[in-house]
Amino acid sequence: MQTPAQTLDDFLSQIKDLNPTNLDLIRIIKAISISAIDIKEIIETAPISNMTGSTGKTNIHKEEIQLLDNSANTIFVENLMETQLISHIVSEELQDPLHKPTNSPSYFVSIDPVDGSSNITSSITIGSILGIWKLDNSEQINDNLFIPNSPQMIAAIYTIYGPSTILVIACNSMVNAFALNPAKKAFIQTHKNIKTPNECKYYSVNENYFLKWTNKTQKTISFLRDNYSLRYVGSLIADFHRNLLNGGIFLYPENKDYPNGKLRLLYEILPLSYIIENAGGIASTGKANPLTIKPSHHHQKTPLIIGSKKIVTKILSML
Ligand code: AHM
Ligand code: MG
Repeated sequence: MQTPAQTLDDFLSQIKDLNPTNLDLIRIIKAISISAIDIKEIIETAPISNMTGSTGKTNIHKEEIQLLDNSANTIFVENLMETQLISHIVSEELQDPLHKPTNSPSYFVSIDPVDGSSNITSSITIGSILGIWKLDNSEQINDNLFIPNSPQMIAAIYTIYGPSTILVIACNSMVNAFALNPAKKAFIQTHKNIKTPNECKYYSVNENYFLKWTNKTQKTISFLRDNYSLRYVGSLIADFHRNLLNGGIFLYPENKDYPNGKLRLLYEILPLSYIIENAGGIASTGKANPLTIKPSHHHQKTPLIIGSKKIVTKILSML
């Protein structure tokens, strides 16, 4: 008889005893997985419920806030705060960090509620990205910026709302992936302990910026173009997920329009850097491992080069 597939709940009960923090982490992961199901349902019916438009407002990055960005942000914040474990939240859609005192220990969560939101109206794959840090009792939070001084990143998660709803979790030095069974509202494990292929199959970059890149960046992208297939969705999370599973490199270098790149350190780059490292790949800003950077602002941007070890190492040697 075939053994039933492992559910997210099975997986969470297996990791329960691996680490003392895991009991809290499990509650946080559950809050995120419930949020993902709610958000997926809103996205599915967005074109017929007038949810594909803009709020008419712009965020801190001067990008239009879509109705879905707003709803997804509210869903994550409410579900996470309900755990009473989270003292700080930074979100792409909130100008200022949220702060709520909790009983210790407490956690800091960064959120990109809907990554790739410019793709919403075209029904192209989008997702959510979250980073989770543990603050120890003595942790001093920078009063102005609400950035932990010496945070310990304990997990990173992303979801994909596409042909399937996918949940990828990096914690306890493993990366595991789950797909939603919508009939049962249950996530079923599809990949265990993902290791990204060492060989590069795809490169992902917006080549429209070619003339705005530095000469060195132009040369490295020309090298990629001559040797690999280009794939670029324009939703970071979709590009990242494809490259994670197939082997590849994603780049968002600095350019004349975006001197620090476009991607945000706390809620895009750090979670994905944590995931790629746990999957045996590499992330870099071009100068440093993002995981070693002490953030100076909660909406800070930095360039990103991320993916399979061999190709990222080669590209870094060319820059
Ligand atoms: P968003 O989180 O507001 O959607 O912005 C980030 C997105 C990434 O998903 C994607 O990689 C990038 O912006 C695309 O930017 P560009 O259009 O400059 O290539
Ligand atoms: Mg994003």
